[in-house]
Amino acid sequence: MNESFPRRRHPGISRRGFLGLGASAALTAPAWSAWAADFVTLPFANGERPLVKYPQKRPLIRLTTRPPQLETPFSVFNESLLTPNDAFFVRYHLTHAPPPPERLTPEAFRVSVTGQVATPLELSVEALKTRFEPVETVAVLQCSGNSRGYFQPRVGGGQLGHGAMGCARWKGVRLADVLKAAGIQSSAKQVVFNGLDTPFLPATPDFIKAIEVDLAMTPELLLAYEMNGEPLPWLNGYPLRLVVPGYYGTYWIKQVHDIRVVGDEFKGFWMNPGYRIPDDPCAAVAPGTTPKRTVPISRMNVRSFITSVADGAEVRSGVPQRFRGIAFDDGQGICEVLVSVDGGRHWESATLGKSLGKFAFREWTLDWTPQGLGTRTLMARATNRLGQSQPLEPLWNPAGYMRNCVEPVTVTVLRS
Ligand SMILES: Nc1nc2c(c(=O)[nH]1)N[C@H]1C(S)=C(S)[C@@H](COP(=O)(O)O)O[C@H]1N2
Ligand SMILES: [Mo]
Repeated sequence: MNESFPRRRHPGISRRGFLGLGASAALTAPAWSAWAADFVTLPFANGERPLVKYPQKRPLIRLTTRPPQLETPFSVFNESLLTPNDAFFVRYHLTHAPPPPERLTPEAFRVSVTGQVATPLELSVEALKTRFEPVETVAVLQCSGNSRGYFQPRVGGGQLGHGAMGCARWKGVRLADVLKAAGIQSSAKQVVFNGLDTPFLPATPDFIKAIEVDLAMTPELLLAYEMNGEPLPWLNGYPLRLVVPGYYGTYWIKQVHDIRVVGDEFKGFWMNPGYRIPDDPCAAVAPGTTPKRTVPISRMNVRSFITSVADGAEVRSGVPQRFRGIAFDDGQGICEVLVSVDGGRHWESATLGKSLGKFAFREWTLDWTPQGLGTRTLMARATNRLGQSQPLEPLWNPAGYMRNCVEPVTVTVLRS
């Protein structure tokens, strides 16, 4: 909370919320009209954000209202490895998102599988549950632009802190099983996914994403109807979403109702020019420059965070501390987290917690008894089984994607 940020209505933000759709707006009006009781300040310029309550959510850091973009307060990541549903971040691109609840009832909602298949399908969630084997996976969902607000030079797009990520237990059916049941043809090249959200202006391209058939047929991808043992929250895709473990959130289509198998490369706006990274192993270019060639963003890189102390925290000299944090990657598996308490001069191996699965947040802990007085810069740096790690200096690209550098936390050691 930032005392210097005035507690008043944010100028230019409608109290109606983003729906504005007659009956459904009336249905949800009380929740939408809840106003910000508090504000937080993310540690970069123009980082003041209201904490706002949305349906099925605790107060979250609001980036935009239309469409809803909510960030998880970072302290949540220290409370549990599975991010609670009511604290899970929300990201939509289109103004009418998600569709009103009456379009999402079990009677109304269907997902279709069409295109290069022998038997087109139209399935309710109930049909998915009864016809296909249920599977569960614990996986991190992270937005490509998570931490974008920290980029220097600044880049356009949502100025996010580190809260556009979360880890949940997803339950659903294998996408591959559904595609097989439809009789996916050998000419198939990509599978294209559309959700029920729609643009306000016809000129705005619909949010549609495509993945290669080889990826679609891997057993890890799910059409999920549950998150942490409950139906998906409305804002996280109720009643059905795609889960693409290891891949950035942009592919995890919510309210997915239209699955199309195509024989060539899908060329929608959100595949090109949207969501592309420099065609370079580090997805980076010299700050302020434009990449010559780009490719669609795909797998997540290695990240780790210190969660138990915030930047600016105070600790007592001579008093033992147990630091903890999280690490994750795209499913290779985290094998080491090194921690420094002296700004990167010396590094110590942290203790890894039990694995919840290769796509999950992995807990790490380290005991430290601060000595002396003054400021200390703490750092965590994870490495996965392929030897991939985190750069000490940030890498830059024009869209502000894939930030994964070591994020230092400075604490002050006080006399005990
Ligand atoms: N239908 C739909 N699905 C979507 C999006 C969207 O705008 N519409 N945004 C994607 C992006 S970019 C991200 S990061 C994730 C965020 O998922 P969450 O809102 O459940 O956290 O949803 C993805 N799925
Ligand atoms: Mo995203």
